[in-house]
Amino acid sequence: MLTIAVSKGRIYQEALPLLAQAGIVPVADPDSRRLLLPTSHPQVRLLIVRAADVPTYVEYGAADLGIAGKDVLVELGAEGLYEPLDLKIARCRLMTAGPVGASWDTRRLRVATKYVNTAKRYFAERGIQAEVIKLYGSMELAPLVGLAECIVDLVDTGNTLRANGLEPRDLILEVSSRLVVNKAAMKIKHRPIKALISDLARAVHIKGEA
Ligand code: PRT
Ligand code: MG
Repeated sequence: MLTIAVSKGRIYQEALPLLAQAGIVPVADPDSRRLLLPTSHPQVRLLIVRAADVPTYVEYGAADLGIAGKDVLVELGAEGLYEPLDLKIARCRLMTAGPVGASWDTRRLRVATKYVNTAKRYFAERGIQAEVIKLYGSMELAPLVGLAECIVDLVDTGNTLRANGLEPRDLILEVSSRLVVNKAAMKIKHRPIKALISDLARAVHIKGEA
């Protein structure tokens, strides 16, 4: 049996066609509230977990494989995992952003973000003393109400920033979803996992050609 951890929402939606190419079609929708989904493939089931929890399930072997955003992997420093394949889905950019036209006092910069570790490292590498404030969502609000001068958040179209009078500044990380694999499972279930990786790699390639 192979168990794959995936978050519902955009990653799930974009992973579906790739999984289908590998002969894996869930028998139910995650919106059915079921969190353990059998699939058309008798040997494969999906675990529906929070995006930030995918690496944890895989690291502890509760799932053999997972699909996680590079943003999440970098933030958690998920080093106990193999990352054999870029699925090239759910793409976006992790960026700094602030009020349109505003200049930042980099001697006393307050940054609001969900990505505390990544943000701290980013500013430290640039010699900027930043006070990083952890938020769990709605980061765009922070600069509008004086909680922080800037934010670090994911940007796709930029519409969310624009709607709140903010603009993207510097690119921190190009993000896409990655296939991750538990290290012990890679040894013990080598054949089915290798087969799945190559099926998914082919699906990614075909999609890229289209
Ligand atoms: O929602 P939940 O609390 O369960 O978890 P989550 O918000 O982490 O899950 P989800 O499904 O929203 O995102 C999971 C993963 O999708 C992220 O970890 C990224 O790897 C990837 N991804 C790709 C994105 C985006 N694009 C994205 N645009 N995740 C979030 N966004 C958000 C962004 O945070 C901002 O609020 O969309 C908004 C920006 O979009 P634009 O188009 O307005 O710029
Ligand atoms: Mg979300």
